[in-house]
Amino acid sequence: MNEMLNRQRSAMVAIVGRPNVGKSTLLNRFVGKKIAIVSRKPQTTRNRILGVLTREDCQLAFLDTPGLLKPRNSLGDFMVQSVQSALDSVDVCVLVTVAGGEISKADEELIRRFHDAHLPAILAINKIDQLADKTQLMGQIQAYMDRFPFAAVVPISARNGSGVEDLLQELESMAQPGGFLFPEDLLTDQPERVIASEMVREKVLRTLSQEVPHGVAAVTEQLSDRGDLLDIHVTIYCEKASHKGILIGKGGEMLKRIGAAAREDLERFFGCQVNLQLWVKVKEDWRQRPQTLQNLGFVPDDLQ
Ligand SMILES: Nc1nc2c(ncn2[C@@H]2O[C@H](COP(=O)(O)OP(=O)(O)OP(=O)(O)O)[C@@H](O)[C@H]2O)c(=O)[nH]1
Ligand SMILES: [Mg+2]
Repeated sequence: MNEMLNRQRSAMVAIVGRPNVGKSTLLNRFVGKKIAIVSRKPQTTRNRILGVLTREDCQLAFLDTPGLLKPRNSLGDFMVQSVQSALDSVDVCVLVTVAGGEISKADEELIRRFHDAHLPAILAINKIDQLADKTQLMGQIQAYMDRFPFAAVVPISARNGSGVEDLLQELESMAQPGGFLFPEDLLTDQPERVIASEMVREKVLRTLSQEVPHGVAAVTEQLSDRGDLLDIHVTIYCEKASHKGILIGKGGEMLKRIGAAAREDLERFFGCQVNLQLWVKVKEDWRQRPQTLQNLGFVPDDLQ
């Protein structure tokens, strides 16, 4: 037994950075399955998401986090707290930034926290597939290294996978002996109900423009198995009656589009046919109300 614990190594890794840099895309790439939703809109991720990768004697447990921004409501406070609680529970951080970009305020703030907590960190420079002139990377790397002694700097594309294996190897080299943290076959701690409602929210983010999606929450009311068919019922909450009208669309057109796209993803995830039913309800100003947030499932995590 002791010999096994000595051989098995693990590390808890927080994936942090400003909104929209590709943290969730990277988490999905690390674990090889879509467990976190992704969209072009900033502030897609709202809570921390655990994803686990176990390869031979090494286990990496990743915490994807919301992009760090100044909070503007109770939901924002919750998101900032979930970044802090991730930083408090990990051995190493991956700071994700975009190739060719400047050091953002969020990066500065996160680097300050690495310093304060004596946390080792790796810099992942993402979206290199979009960077025509790779020589720009040298200046960017130097600017970050001037601020923090990153254990490694790895240019990657979370979207097409390039550099991701190098990043994994850097992280594996930082894992410590003492056994695994989670069962070997665990992929995520996201319950199936949360995966289902998040897939619906992703389609809302991808289908609708600016104002509506940020005020949307989704909750799975029912998830039941009929053998080779899953019945999933999800309620979409929005903040205004006018938003409800937009979400449903003319003759239910918009809701149908959202449902069809979500069902496709859910069938891929669950590996079976899905009967998805969607409802839309108004919950005014839910993002401002701590109690409503709790009712909608925004509860602080209990990893510690
Ligand atoms: N070109 C390119 N786009 C990428 C890459 N990685 C992510 N993206 C895109 O960047 C956008 C944001 O990706 P997310 O993974 O949702 O970013 P995030 O950092 O998790 O964002 P928040 O959850 O809002 O903080 C999406 O449109 C992704 O498809 C990449 O390597 N290359
Ligand atoms: Mg995200």
